[in-house]
Amino acid sequence: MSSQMNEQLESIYSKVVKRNPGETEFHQAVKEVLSTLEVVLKKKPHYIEQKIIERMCEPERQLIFRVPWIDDKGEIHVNRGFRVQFSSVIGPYKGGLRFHPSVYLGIIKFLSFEQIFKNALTGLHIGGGKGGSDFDPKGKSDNEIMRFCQSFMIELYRHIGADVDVPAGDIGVGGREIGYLFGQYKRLTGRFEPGVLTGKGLSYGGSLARKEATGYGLVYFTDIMLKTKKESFEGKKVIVSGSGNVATYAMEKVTQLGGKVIACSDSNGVILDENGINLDTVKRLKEVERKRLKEYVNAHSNAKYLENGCIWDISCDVALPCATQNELNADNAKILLKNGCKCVAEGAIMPATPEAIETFQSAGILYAPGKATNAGGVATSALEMQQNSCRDKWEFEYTDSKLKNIMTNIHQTCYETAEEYGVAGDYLKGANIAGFVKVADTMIPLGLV
Ligand code: NDP
Ligand code: 2IT
Repeated sequence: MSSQMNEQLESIYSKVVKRNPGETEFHQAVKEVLSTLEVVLKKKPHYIEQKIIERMCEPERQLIFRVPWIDDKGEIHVNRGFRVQFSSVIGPYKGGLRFHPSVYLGIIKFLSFEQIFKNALTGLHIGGGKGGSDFDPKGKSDNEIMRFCQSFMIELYRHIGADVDVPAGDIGVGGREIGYLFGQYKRLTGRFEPGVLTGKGLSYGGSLARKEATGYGLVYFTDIMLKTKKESFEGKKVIVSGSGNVATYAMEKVTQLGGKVIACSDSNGVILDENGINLDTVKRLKEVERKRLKEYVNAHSNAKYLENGCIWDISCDVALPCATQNELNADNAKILLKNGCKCVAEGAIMPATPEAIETFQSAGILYAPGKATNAGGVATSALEMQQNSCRDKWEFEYTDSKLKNIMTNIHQTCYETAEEYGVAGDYLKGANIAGFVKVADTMIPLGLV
């Protein structure tokens, strides 16, 4: 990223690092936001006196708890659960739960911090929060997943609520897990309170289009961004990392818009299918059978499976990183550029390292950060909350059109904010500044919060 921090910002940042030792992903996320704020402080010096940035970098509340559970053989396991309730300035804490062995406080804190600005960009009344566990769902039976979710909720239930904190899915948490969590919440409280979780099944208060929303939203945003350069997805070669919820529905929307997705991945390898990735196969393998992606070649003999391959080595016009943080580094970025990639938009949270972002931006290609481009998921979660509040159920097309509108507005906000602050075309600064200013300007009238 081209901009550096001035002395004031440097000093705030070093206090954050000192206060949160070892939490490298959190440091990275804070640095990324703070690096874009110098121009804001020039325009709004009262933020300094009000200690807005210091307040925004300290979570309102951080919960860490024990999650004991018993596997199918009767052995006891102990995992660690987290919920970081970062900011409730513009609405109840809102953000997903991640179940992945790499989870520790630094990951949840970084995700929760990002969520504040992302949620602000949606224009809806949702604050920032995130949670999860170092539990590894891979290879676990349905019963093991259920027992883990039940144990997780035995602690979490007292901290959440439709107007307090509303968790949803993230890596390793999808419809199945939300179902078990909701069932346990209902037993513990004796209340059928659908607004307490989003990403629910359709039969108990879920919203049509929530499952598709993050991937679709990413592609709606990217399509608008391409149009600013008089381009579109039509005929473009696209690669999408990951093969989970976000990746699958990003691939679906790209295909609907005339693009050709030739590769996707999981943490073991890459599938390259020059005929275009077959989504029925991906959905069957990942959503129904819960198998590894390498099985794809059993159904498509023309496709190649590259064990431990790097998806960024594949030549493309558009790259959509949809797996996890720091999955795309500067070397990957250089190869993408060399192979002709003209547009990178993030479905995952913080997938490109700062050096990769710098590489894209100095080459002048289109680059948009996750807090703008993947906001469609949480925005549609807020639409689910709206439906729950009025006990309503909207049509798919209606919800999808609202999602499209929201993504159009986010694009416009980022684009115009970048222009306003003299960095036209810089979606990273546009997103960070717009999200930050919205929260900051709401904090002040609320008093010292
Ligand atoms: P899923 O669990 O459905 O899928 C995750 C995918 O990413 C899998 O293909 C997984 O492969 C891969 N992956 C995960 N961790 C790693 C890793 N350490 N290294 C390599 N590959 C990895 O998650 P989602 O699709 O929901 O989430 C993907 C990204 O999108 C995350 O960054 C998430 O925070 C973000 N996001 C999700 C939203 C949502 O609504 N779900 C909303 C906004 C952002 P494997 O199976 O091998 O682990
Ligand atoms: O990162 C995210 O925005 C999500 N994982 C979805 C959060 C939500 O509340 O739907």
